[in-house]
Amino acid sequence: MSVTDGNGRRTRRLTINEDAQAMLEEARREGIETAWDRLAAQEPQCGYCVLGVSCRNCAMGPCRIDPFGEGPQKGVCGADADVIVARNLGRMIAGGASAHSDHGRDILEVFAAAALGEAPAYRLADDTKLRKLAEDIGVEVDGRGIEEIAVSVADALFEDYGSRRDRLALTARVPAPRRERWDQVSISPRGIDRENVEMMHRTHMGVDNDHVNILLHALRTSLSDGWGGSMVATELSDVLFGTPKPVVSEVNLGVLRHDQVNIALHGHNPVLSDTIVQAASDPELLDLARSYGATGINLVGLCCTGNELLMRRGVPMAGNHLMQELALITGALEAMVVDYQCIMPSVTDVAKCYHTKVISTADKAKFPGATHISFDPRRGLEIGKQIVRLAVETYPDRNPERVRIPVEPVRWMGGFSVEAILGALGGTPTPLVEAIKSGAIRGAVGVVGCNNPKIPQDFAHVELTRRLIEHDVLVVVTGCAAVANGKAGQMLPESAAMAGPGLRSVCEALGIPPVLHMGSCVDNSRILVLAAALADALGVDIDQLPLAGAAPEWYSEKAVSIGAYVVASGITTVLGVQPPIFGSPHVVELLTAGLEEVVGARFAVEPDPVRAAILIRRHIEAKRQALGLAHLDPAAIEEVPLATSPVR
Ligand code: NFS
Ligand code: SF4
Repeated sequence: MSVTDGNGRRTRRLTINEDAQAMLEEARREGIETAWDRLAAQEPQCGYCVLGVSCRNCAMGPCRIDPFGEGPQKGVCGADADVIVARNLGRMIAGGASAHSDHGRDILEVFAAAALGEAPAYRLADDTKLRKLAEDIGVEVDGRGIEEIAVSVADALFEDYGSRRDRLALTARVPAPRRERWDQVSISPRGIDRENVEMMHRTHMGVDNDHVNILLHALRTSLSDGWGGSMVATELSDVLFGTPKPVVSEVNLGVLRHDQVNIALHGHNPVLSDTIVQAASDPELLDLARSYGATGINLVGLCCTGNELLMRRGVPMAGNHLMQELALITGALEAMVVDYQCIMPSVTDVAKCYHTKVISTADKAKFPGATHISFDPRRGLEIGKQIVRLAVETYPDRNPERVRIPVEPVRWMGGFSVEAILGALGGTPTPLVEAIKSGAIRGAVGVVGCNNPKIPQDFAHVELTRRLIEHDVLVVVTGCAAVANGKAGQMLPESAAMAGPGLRSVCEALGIPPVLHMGSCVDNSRILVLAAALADALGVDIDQLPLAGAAPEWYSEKAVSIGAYVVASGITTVLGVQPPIFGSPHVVELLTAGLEEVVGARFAVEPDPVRAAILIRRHIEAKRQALGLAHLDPAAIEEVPLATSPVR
């Protein structure tokens, strides 16, 4: 679709995707407000908050520090910019770590119920994974039945949430030198809930008044997410629903169907959505759909629930974070089923303009204006069917004249669990290690995180990734970054043609894409496991590996927690959106330089994906040099024009 009018030029600056551009124009025509409009209405955003120097942690405040040094330099309690910025960042990390970890606990509860035979819709689908997990965390497996092992694993992981351990059981997977490093600075995570509660305690007025001490605990809190709550979510989802294997599917709004009942599954937790997948093939419900003139029931994903379903079931993906409102504007959705996290409160407002029902399902995540169907895993399938039935019964209300499905879908590949990656390599990390050693692959980068309307949607993800693969850097993706790359056609085996010669030859030999989809955001824990396997294979610590992380378009507290645990695990990470820390030069110095001494990695902030790619490639070559591997002169890495650019 070519867009030439004034609105068109504007929408092209908001997103690189044709489907989003078309829907934004439709939104303008229909007078429907989206996140981009609301961002414009918020501008200019509060400068104190942008810098992180405002505090409302108590009723003596709110307080703010004047960044120009002319106004107040202390809050009423005496907190200076360093303390206020560190406390705010600590609370952001606790917010994100809590979100992931509470999601992990929800899965753990269903897993425990399944182990006890109390949740008939669920079974222990992957006993190999369960046995491996049990062994890793020190649960006896020999001579025991699978349910018995599962009950013990559940008990051990519930303990990880508590206060009785001096380190999380799952940290047994951390390479020994890394664990020692954490112990030296007292940041080994002890209990998942404990670290989060302690973070909230320390940031209460008058507790931890040392910004360095606050930030160290913030790292510990994030580690309780990466090697704790998120890892629990990933591991147990694999046990319950199967460990992902490579699968080809489709992505973008073109996955919606004119002739079928369309149901979008949005949020993060696969426990409910998996029963909906079962329910959607129920013959009675399919008959009901046909009786209304539909040819079938079409499930599509959004955000990380979508990633979970893609990875294990091959369910097509409608889009990432900034597509949630635009998917409704197609007029083609009978229902948007939501669980929790990253679901804009605005979806019920947009849905009101159409026949679409928003169905909320988590008692901890209610949406005024939505139909609430409380999900109870003990009656999983029954509730799944109830939801699908409601969607089917909404189909006759669709107005075909208002349906706009603007593009054809793009094919993409998902399903790269660590097991699947090692499987493609013949069962061991050795071929990957050898490819890195020889320099065919320079290193690997995790490109992760969200969309943020402050950045043209998907531009930074796609541009950064393309610049890395063109220079033989393997990219692994999760969350909304994965969806961005999928839409751009960078995630098929034939996309290897976009890669540099070394990476291309490895991908072609293995039949894999140069950009590997490792799952949802909790599945960043898979990246940690892969990094640990590489470090162990080379006999080094993670921070010595030619790896990096990037969150080019992050928006959420969860993304901050991810960035923090990735850095604390030894992987330098580049953020594309400015975090609220620049009001404290000391905090900035610590996070972007001082951390190097503490954990062997640091943060960088670089909004320009071209420059971010250079920074990352220099970092990778420097790590190669330190390992004694063939390397380029980091200083010689400069900006080069791309063979192909994502901006059309
Ligand atoms: Ni991650 Fe997934 Fe997307 Fe960001 Fe939200 S959906 S958990 S937080 S916006 S990547
Ligand atoms: Fe102000 Fe201190 Fe209270 Fe924060 S904690 S609002 S800086 S008095």
